Amino acid sequence: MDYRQLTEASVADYVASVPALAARFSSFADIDVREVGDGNLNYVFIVTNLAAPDETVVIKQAVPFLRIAGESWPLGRQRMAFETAALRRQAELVPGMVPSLFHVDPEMSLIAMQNLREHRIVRGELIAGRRFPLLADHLSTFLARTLFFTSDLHLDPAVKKAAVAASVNVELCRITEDFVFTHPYDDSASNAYPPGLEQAAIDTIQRDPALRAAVAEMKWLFMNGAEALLHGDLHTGSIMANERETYVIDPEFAFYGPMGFDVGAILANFWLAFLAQEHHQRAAGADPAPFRNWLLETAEAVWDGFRTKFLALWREDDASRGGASFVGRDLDGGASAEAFRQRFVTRLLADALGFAGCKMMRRIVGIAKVADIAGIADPAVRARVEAQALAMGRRLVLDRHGFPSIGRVSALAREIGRVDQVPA
Ligand code: SR1
Ligand code: MG
Repeated sequence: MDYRQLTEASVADYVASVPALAARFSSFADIDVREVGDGNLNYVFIVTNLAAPDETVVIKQAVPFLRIAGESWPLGRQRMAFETAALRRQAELVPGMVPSLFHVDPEMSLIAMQNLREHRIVRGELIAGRRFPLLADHLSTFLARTLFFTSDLHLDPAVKKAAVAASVNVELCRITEDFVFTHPYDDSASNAYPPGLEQAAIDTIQRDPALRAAVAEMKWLFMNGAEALLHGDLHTGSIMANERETYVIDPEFAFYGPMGFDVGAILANFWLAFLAQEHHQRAAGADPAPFRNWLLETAEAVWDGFRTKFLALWREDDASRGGASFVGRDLDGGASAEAFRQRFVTRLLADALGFAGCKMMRRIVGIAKVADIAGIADPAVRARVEAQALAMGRRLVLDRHGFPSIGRVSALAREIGRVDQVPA
């Protein structure tokens, strides 16, 4: 079928025309279609038989432009192929943590998948103050398994190089290179922020050579550190959860990149939520401290859980090879292998913090916002939270090698996120 952009009016006919999808519905007499995409790139439709609500699918289609910018900004539809490949690989590595694919239509740049009706987008739930008791455990598992098993620590080098070659996601990486690592710091015309954010705060990331050089180091690592198959855009809007389960969605930015990029993306979003919750909790008439503490504890548990699980997978994997590891045959009772592992995860934390800092700053100055902060109606309060996010992001990038533990980052967040704090 030739490509055509679907609309709410045409999706039901498409579903009915595809046998694998039509078979999921007992009738099309009472079909409801809603476009629910809140991302910046694609269109997402939920298709439900109102007479039998269990009969439901999600249709996600790439359009040949960047949705947030409009048709004047062309963007190739190949991103759906990268998303499809990533979903398939992740389904093998973390079963039950990504939506099931029901149908793939490369010509239409479209996938049909499981409707996660019992789960909610985590970002919106966090804004509302909802806690997810298993979220950190699930996310740390997702990170540990997807990053370890797609890396040279596990794969045969030839297999890994072929996987790198198959995941060269030029256009979407370019978006990240521009909108995460370049435009926020070079006073780009694409930047967008409310007038309440003072120029002095913006100057701390645009007029400081040390900060811009440090961001350039992170950009270099993003572009050249092909360590593992990344999700590539792992913010809290890419996670759906409930009390029992967690699903990671939307891997169209998937590519082989530095492991710390995915880890840092998740951490950054918990820290942005922490800064914003001073406002949201008070607006709801609550003491902000308990929920803010939970957010920091969750970020700590994501890192600590990831580190523990990643190292355990690595040790088990090496043991299954009779002790041979990335450092070679075992000549020292495993000492060199363990020393390498410890150095590896220490370096990974620094990378994650540097990437988290870039991710925090881009959400304040760049075109793509987070609702946690953009949804703060009071301009003065929003500007204070934005300045705090810039200050924290800046410190994370500049000092990324200086945090001995994730707990020290929580201390930084508490210091910068004080309601009376004027960020330096
Ligand atoms: C133009 S920036 C679009 C952003 O939306 C996606 O979610 C990615 O974060 C990307 O940077
Ligand atoms: Mg997305």
